[in-house]
Amino acid sequence: MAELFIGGTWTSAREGGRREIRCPADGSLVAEVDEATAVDASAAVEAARSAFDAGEWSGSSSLDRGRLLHRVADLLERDKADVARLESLDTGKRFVESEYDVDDVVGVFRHYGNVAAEDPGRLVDTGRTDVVSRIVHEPVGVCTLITPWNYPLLQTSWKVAPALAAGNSFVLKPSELTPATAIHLMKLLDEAGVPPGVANLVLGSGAEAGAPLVEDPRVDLVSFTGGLPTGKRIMAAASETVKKVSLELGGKNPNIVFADADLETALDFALTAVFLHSGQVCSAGARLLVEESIRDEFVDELVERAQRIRLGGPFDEKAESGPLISAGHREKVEAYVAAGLAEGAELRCGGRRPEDPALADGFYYLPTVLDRCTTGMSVVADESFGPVLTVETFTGEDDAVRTANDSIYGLAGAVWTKDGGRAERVASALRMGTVWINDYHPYVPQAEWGGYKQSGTGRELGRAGLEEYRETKHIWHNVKPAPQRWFKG
Ligand code: TXE
Repeated sequence: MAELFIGGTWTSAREGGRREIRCPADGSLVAEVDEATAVDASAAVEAARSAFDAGEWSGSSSLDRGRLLHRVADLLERDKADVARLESLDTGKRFVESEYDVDDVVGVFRHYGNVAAEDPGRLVDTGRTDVVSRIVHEPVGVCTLITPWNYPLLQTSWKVAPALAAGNSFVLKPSELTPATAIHLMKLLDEAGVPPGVANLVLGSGAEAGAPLVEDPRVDLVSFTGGLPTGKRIMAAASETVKKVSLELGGKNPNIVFADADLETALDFALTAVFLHSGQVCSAGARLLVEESIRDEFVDELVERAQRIRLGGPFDEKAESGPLISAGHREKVEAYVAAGLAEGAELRCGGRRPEDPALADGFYYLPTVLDRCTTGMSVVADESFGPVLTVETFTGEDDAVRTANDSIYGLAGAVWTKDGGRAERVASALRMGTVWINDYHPYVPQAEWGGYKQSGTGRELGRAGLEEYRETKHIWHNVKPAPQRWFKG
């Protein structure tokens, strides 16, 4: 009954109602949680601001902060099974995938535990012996962290771990659809010894709880992962008080297969690229670009394999893929497929809900392949965020690059070829934040993640992921001050 965490205390929403959280795999009731409104958001920002200004955390040593992040990682390892279960119930994703996610979250906390004390600043050679000039890094201040429902805890860790490593206070608002693991994380941060007010949690909808956290003038930075329309709104709202903004807004990512690729491996990865987590992945390889000369054999085999993917709930050990997050989201995916067909795409498989009565209560949608697509179709251009693969063809390197780059997005892409020179040429020509060569999907916390173009601003993970949460200050110390006599009077 008290799922908001404000100023180190579990508390109830002052005005809002309650929200039922239901598992997308079967509609079962998972939990009921409080819905915050602007009044709770304001209290959380106040708590974060006071904690930051008091300096217990913001002024602590980065070594101590790093040690605490490792403690959080230890606690997550201890609670791994429980956390994975919560994540699967909220998202409907397979339990084993949630376990991988928790492993990744642990890795993110350990990474920022390791780098918290790195790069403390530098001395600047001013050419003057009477001056000590140095660059130091400081925390930005109070951060609003807004996360989506597809990788709830993982996306949260990409923000919370560097924010803490840099010494900030934050208010986290997870997706209203998937709050469970954020609640658990707050318990672990508290147990690990994060001082009261440094880490705050507000649950609720984007409009009621999220928007006030973006608009509040006491907030210094907003980090958001979610959809493009919401990202634009957040950027506009944050501009009123010129907050720092970091946005990860998804993508429509090309997976480019040349005829000289290892086709068996490329096929295997083409499936994972798009159908992992039912396509609800910002970097999903939802656009297959295949060289014209191998199109028929490649797509025929891909369709065969896509039809064999087994759908099922989080704890069905035979299931290979789960449901979509909500009824509304499934309708959005269905509308994109319908639009693609109306625009001339050819349906090769899927394109409908499964008939298995055992899946009738979940938001399932069959793995879908749309052939003979072109870049202008909305199902190709927009992020449908479902298990929908569109197939386009190209002839030669230039055509592949031109087609791949013909998008408002620029998050990620892949190129499959045995020609090393071509792989490097294509990788450097793609306007994307991540390019995989002969692989798809891997990421590591040591490497930056983020998008070109409308996929977002800023970077998460890597060193840049820490820089997002730091201010840079130049301190000029004149150690032999003396009158300058610029003005003679
Ligand atoms: O996202 P929203 P939705 C894409 C994907 C999906 C689409 C819509 O294409 O179909 O976005 O999904 C909070 N001020 N991605 O509607 O609205 C909201 O409460 C402040 C890609 O779920 O972007 C939630 O916490 N906050 C993506 C978060 O924003 C607001 C992952 C994301 O919700 C707000 C998920 C407001 N005005 C969806 N409005 C990726 N990049 O990986 C909403 N929110």
